[in-house]
Amino acid sequence: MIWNPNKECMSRDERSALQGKRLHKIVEYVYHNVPFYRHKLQEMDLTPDDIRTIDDIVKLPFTTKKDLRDNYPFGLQAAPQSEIIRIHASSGTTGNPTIVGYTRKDIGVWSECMARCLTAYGVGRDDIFSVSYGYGLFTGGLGAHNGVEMVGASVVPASTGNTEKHAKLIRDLGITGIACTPSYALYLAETMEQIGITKEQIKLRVGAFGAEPWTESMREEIQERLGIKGFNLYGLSEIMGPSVSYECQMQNGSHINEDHFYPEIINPVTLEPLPKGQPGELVFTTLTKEGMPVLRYRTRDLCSLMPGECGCGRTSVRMTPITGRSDDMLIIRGINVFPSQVESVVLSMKEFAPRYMLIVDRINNLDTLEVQVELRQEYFTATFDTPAAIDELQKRLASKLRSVLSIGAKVSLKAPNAIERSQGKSVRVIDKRNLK
Ligand code: DLL
Repeated sequence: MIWNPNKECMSRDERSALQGKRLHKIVEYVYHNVPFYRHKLQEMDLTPDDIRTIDDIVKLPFTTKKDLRDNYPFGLQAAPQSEIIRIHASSGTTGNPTIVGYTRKDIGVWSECMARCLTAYGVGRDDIFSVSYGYGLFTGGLGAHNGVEMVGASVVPASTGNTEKHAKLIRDLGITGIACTPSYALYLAETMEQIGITKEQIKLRVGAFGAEPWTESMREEIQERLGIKGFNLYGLSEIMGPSVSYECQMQNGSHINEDHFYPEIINPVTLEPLPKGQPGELVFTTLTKEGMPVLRYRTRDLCSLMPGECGCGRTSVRMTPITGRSDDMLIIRGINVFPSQVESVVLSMKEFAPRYMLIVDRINNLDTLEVQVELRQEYFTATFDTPAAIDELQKRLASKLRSVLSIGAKVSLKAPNAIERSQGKSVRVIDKRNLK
């Protein structure tokens, strides 16, 4: 089934013409409503009239997460506050989160895009669907929720946590679909096994998995242990949230909702656009967004756009799975974590030397984060024999980290010079998860 054949199956030429028209309109809109973009375009000697077709997009400036951070909180918002009906946030590299405001029309477009994804997965009105992404500032929960309601399935807003109770609900309500991170799906499978719920007792058949990278072997394991078919769901808050792209029944790449989010692949070093099929950094321009439109937003996600047609009938371009990032962002239990956030906490406490290491692992299908930090010599000498002081310091650091990162970390305090020095570029992260 296809939710919106008019848009998902339109001819390439027709879609290009629509994209060109929308691009001109959005450039005009930001030129008049966002001083940041007006100045950038003026600096480049561009006016909205220079942007007429979708191919003109290469003339436009890029937008980065730093631009969003520098204009915190509402500097890139194009619509007046009275038109904004929802605000989400995602973690920034340091300090300020990225704030994204949505108008009523934006929420409508988002729900429609999410409905397209769910329909492609085979979800319909008769399904009972659990949304197990976090609800809150993160876009996963509410984003998926609106789409399930639009499709007309019964939504169970389970969110994350309380996994045993959730497992019982899946069995007792006959829940048929679930949206969550792939690692949570594995954790759920394990919890079910522990409490004696077998896959024969449940009716789950579809999973919408995303918010973090996952592999074919994870897909096979989830499918086998839960008895379901798992589909990729991709997105990012700066562009919309979940539903930027989705797998269809062919499961050969994820279709981009490109009438709303125009993709390009660039070389992350030279910033040159790359031809279809070549791997590079994914860049998106929002073509219809009112709240916070972005021009050529550098996602830092690495992948390629796939040439050729898909057997499902959709004509929208597909992207390959994300193979990595062109920055150092980690995704731990579905939460974006930048090493620089840890650094800012460590530097804010006088007891620590600016030497730290993040050790990420996956134990029993759950991501773990350990932060090792070196004590300064003076502090180490003064507290060496006082376990109570060390314990207090450890707790204080753990609590500061939790409030900045939104996830818990195990803190290990180290003696001065205990963290290995690297010869070249300093290594701040050891990721022991095998995600490739
Ligand atoms: O993770 C939105 C989302 C929620 C997508 C639920 C899918 C499902 P952010 O928190 O802004 O938004 O994080 C965006 O997560 O740039 C990718 O690096 C990564 N990511 C998201 N989906 C996938 C996926 C949400 N399917 C960042 N595969 C993105 C690989 C993904 N990475």
